[in-house]
Amino acid sequence: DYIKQKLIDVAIPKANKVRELVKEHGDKVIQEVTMGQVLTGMKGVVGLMTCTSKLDPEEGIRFRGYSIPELKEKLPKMHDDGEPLPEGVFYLMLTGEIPSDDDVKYISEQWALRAQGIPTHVYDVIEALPKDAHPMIQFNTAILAMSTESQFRKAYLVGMDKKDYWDPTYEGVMDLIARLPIIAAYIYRRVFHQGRHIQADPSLDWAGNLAHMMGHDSEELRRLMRLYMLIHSDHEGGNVSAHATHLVGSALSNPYYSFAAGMNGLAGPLHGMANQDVMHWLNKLKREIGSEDPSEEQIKAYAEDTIRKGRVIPGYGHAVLRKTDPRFQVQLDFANKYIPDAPYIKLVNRIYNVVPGVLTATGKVKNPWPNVDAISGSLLTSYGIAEYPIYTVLFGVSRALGVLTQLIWDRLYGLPIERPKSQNLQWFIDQVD
Ligand code: CMX
Repeated sequence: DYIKQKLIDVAIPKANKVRELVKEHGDKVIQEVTMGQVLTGMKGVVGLMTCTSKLDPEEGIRFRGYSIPELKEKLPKMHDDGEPLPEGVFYLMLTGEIPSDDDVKYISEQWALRAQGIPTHVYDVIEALPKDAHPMIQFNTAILAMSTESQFRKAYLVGMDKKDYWDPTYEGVMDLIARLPIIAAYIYRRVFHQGRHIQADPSLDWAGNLAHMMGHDSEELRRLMRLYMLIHSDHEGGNVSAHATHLVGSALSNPYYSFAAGMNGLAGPLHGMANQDVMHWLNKLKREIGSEDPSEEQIKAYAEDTIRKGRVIPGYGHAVLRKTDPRFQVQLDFANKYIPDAPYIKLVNRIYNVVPGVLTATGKVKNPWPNVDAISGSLLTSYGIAEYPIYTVLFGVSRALGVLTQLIWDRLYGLPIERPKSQNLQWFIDQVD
C-alpha cells in the first residue's frame, strides 16, 4: 500500500515537531479562557489539534487549506461537469496533497476490495433490532458489531511499539470506511424497501455505489451523493461527532469504538439529526398552513411561532459559522443547476428569504444563517430519497472520512489520553467572590 509509505514520509517530521513543541514550549501561554466560554460549551477555547480541516466563521470550511469551491475545481472527478469524488478529499485530508486521478482510483479500488467480508453476525445484529428502530440505532449498533474485526485490538494484544499504533489504526479505518456504505444501504433497504437488498457494484466509485445499493441509480443522483459525501466529511475538530471520536480514540479505543461514539453524537437533533428535523419542520409548516406552496408571510408567522414555543428552527444557526454555510450554498447551486423548479427547492429558497430575519429579531441567535442541513433533505427528497430517517446515516457515512483520518493522525502524532480538568459549581462561584 503506497499510501502508507507516503504517510510515514509526511508524518515523521510533523510528529517530531509536535514532540518538540511539547518539550521546548510546553509552558507557553496561548490563550485566556473566560468563565462564559467554559459555561457555554467551550466555544472558541483552543483545546484540540486537528489538521484535516479548519473552520472560518465567515468563510466556512477549508480542507487542508482548500475551500469547497477550490475542491470542486481541483479534485479528480468522474465527469468533467460532475462533482469531485469523495475519495479525493479523503486522500487530501490524509496526506495533505491534492490527489492525482490514479490516487483516487487506487483508493476506490482499495475500498471496493475491503468492502467484502463483512461478517454475518453484523447483519444478524441489525436483523435482531426492530425494523422501526431509528436507522441511527441500527447504524451505530452495526458499527460496534463490526469491531470484532479490529486489527488494532489484535495487534495491541500481541504487543506493539507505541510508534506503530497508527498502522493497524489505518487498516481498521480503511476497512470501516469501505464497509459503511454497504451497512447504510442495507439498513435503508431493510427499513424502507421490504429488505430487497441490492448487491454492490465493485466497478463503481464509493459514493456512486452507495446510491446504487440504495436503489437510486440515475447519474444525477450519483453526482448528488458524491457531493453530499464530500461536503459532510469534516468540520474541524470541536464539533460533537469529531470531538467524540477523538476523545474516545484517545483512550486507544479501536476505530470502531471511536467512530461509534462520534455517531452517537451525530444522532442528536442539534447536530446531524437536524437534517431529518428540517423535513419535519417543513412538512408541519405545510400541513398547518394547509398549502403546498406557503407564502413568505405564512412562513414568517410559522417561524415566529416556533420561536415563541421555545423551540429551535432546524437547519439554521451554528456554533462557529457567522455567514451562510458554503455547504448550504453548494447544494443550492447543485439544485439550481439540475432541478431549479423542484417544489422543495422553491420552499427552501423562500424560507432562506425569511428565517434569518426572524432569528435576528430574537436578539440572541448569534448566527441567523442556514447551515448544511437546511437543504440536504430537500435535495434528497426531490431525487426520490424521501425517507427522512436515513439522512443522518448518510451524514455519518460521510463524516467517517474526516474524523477517522484525524484518528490516524492522532496516532501518528502520538497524542496522549485526553483529560481536561473539571470543577464544581462552588469553584466557579469562588472565582468571582
Ligand atoms: N432557532 C431558534 N433558536 C436558536 C437557533 C435556531 N436555529 N439557533 C440558536 N438559537 C438560540 C439558542 O437556542 C440559544 O438560545 P438560549 O440562549 O435561549 O439557550 C441562543 O439562540 C444562542 O445560541 P447560539 O450561541 O446562537 O447557538 P449555539 O452555539 O448555542 O448552538 C446550534 C448552535 C447549531 C446548536 C443552534 O444554532 C441550533 O440549535 N440550530 C438548530 C439545529 C441545527 O440546525 N443544528 C445543525 C447544526 C449543523 C450540524 O451540526 O449538522
